[in-house]
Amino acid sequence: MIRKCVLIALLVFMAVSSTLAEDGYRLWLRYDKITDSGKLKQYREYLKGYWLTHDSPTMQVIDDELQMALPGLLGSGVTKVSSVTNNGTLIIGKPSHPALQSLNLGAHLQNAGTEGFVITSTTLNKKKVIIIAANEDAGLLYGVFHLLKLMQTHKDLKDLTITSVPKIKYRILNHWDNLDRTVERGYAGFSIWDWHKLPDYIDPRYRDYARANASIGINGAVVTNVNANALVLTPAYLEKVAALANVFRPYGIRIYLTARFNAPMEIDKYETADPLDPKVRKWWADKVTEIYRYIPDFGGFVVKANSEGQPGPQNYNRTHADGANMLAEALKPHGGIVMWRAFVYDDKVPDDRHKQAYNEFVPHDGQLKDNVLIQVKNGAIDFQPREPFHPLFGAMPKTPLMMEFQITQEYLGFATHLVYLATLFKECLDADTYAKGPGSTVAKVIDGSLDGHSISGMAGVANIGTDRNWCGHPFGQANWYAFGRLAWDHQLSAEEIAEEWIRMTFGNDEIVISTILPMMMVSREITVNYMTPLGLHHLMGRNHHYGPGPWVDGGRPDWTSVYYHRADSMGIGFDRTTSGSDAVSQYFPPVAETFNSLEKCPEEYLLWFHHVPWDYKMKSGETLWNALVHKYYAGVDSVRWMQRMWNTLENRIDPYRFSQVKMLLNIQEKEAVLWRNSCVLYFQTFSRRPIPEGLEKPEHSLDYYMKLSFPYAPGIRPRW
Ligand code: GCW
Repeated sequence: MIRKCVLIALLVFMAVSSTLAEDGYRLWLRYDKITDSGKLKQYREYLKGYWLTHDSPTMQVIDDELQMALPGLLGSGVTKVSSVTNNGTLIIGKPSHPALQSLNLGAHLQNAGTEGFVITSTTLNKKKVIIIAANEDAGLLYGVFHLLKLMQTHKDLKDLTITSVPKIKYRILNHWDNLDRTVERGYAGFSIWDWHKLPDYIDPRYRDYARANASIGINGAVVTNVNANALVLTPAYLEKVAALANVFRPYGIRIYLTARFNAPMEIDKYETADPLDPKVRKWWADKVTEIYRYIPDFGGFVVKANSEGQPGPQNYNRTHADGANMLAEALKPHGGIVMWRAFVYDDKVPDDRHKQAYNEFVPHDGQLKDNVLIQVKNGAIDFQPREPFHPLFGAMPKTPLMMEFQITQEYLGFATHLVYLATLFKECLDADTYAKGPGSTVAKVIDGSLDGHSISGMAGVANIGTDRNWCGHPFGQANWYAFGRLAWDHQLSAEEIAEEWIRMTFGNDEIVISTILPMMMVSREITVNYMTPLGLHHLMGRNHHYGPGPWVDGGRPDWTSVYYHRADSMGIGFDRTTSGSDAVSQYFPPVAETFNSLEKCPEEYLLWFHHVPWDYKMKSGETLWNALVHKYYAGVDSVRWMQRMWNTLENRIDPYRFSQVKMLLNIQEKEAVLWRNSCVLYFQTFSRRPIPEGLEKPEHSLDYYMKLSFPYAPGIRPRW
């Protein structure tokens, strides 16, 4: 009887622990046993032991990861050796090590910098070995995670000759995390930074956060909100930040902070924060020196200034350049950088919001210190489901412009919609600005190659919180993953990144991959269709931005919806052509001409740049009205298609995550219907045209949808 109870208890424990293991916490770093017997045999043959040729905190981290990964992947232990004893040794070291010198790997690493790596399978002393080599330990760590990824995705380890060097220098997550642990536009719980318990309590999660980021090459974390709180710059918080920095350092991750521009006034009661005031400049120089005493490898500051109520140099009749350069001067001796955000707009400026950042920043081209990057959102309005690339890209050749993408889905369904954002990121990165003729892509602007800048950056507003699966939606992890992979190499395709992620996250079952991959690849277009098709934008609910609000009007025009869609009895859309706001003229000629022409403008941007009559004939031959309605209905139908696809995987995905995604897709379908019905019925009050035959009629009246209210929708900025 006792034996039976023990057996049952064991089985229950195993079932629970495997389920817990699949609650998404492991992200893509799931080192389960290789299911392909042929590959498992090869890996076991190639990886009998591993040799770390030197010691350091990062090498210790590598040792820990291998100890975690190899037994799991291979189903058997792997011994740590101190020389090449037999076939199947993995050697991790620098090319200058005596044992590796004969291979002349340094030649491959000449342009690899401190983060690049090579992986080669070769023979050494007549023994078959795999070597991971790099100029610095960070490169070795990235190389180890790359090798583990190859195994997790069942790649062949025979004849490896890999050289990988990041295309972008600063690859950073921006956490819009507040010190009270709320997360602005965060939909995955609270901030993972437990400020109250830091510095003495180091949550294991900080290490897992660092592992996850290092595995995708992210080397920077801004741990505070750009709507900044000066408190984080005081000693009580700097020692907390230092504790995080100590955890991140071996993983090659530097910490950055958001600098509240009037901190001298808020912390030390200065009369002014004028960047040209010598006392203020000294305050920042002293503050930065103090920060470096706590964090010797502090990365620098991100600044949101004179935007949405944040203080900045303009409060003192100074310019963005004055403000950025003051901070840059303070940081320069310590090797720190300033990432100054170009997200500025003001309803008192009588001009199209779309044009204001360009007009404010282009005049400063060439005025900024060499450790200043201007951080530019992918589009000129605000992280919409689709935006044409920001006209600033290519317009400031003397200034390193860095990208700011949004990983958290503020305008793309929060953490309830499955939306794979790599297609959005790539659409922007691959866009041709024509700044220096054809091929002047946004990617080449931000990696510095178009204008010869030595510093470059890409930032992503994080979607991370205290939820067990980190991102709220299991598929939100794919967006964190894709951001990191594209920041390392913007030439990767959205598809290959998605396939990597699926294999590492859900396994190598080809049916699972061939079902999920197409879902991910069309998911962003699906969301565009049921939210803001054909170039519509900024139609969300006011403040919380949850759900549809095409009717939002009143208050600041640029915070309403009617300001953007301009629907009337004649038609719909924002005229940004030369006869409208003339925003098109901020683009380089070939682009401006295309966007300016009603016929040539790509239909996905049509209502972004044009006010179009309801009966305008689209390329499909349909009227604009019918095309718009069909887009909204196609969006909902496609969500239902995703539901059907996902449900076919019931016996191929672990029950816990299968049911999570199934429930979230059900919510997504409801919310897609809400968006479709609200927008179609609202725009119909202007077009006065019928919903085309054969389409299901909206379940409720427009009045019903307009009366819906969501006072506690998540992620809203706290009123402090
Ligand atoms: O998208 C808007 C958000 C704000 C955010 C702002 C910004 C941090 O609604 O919550 O503030 O952009 O990018 O600064």
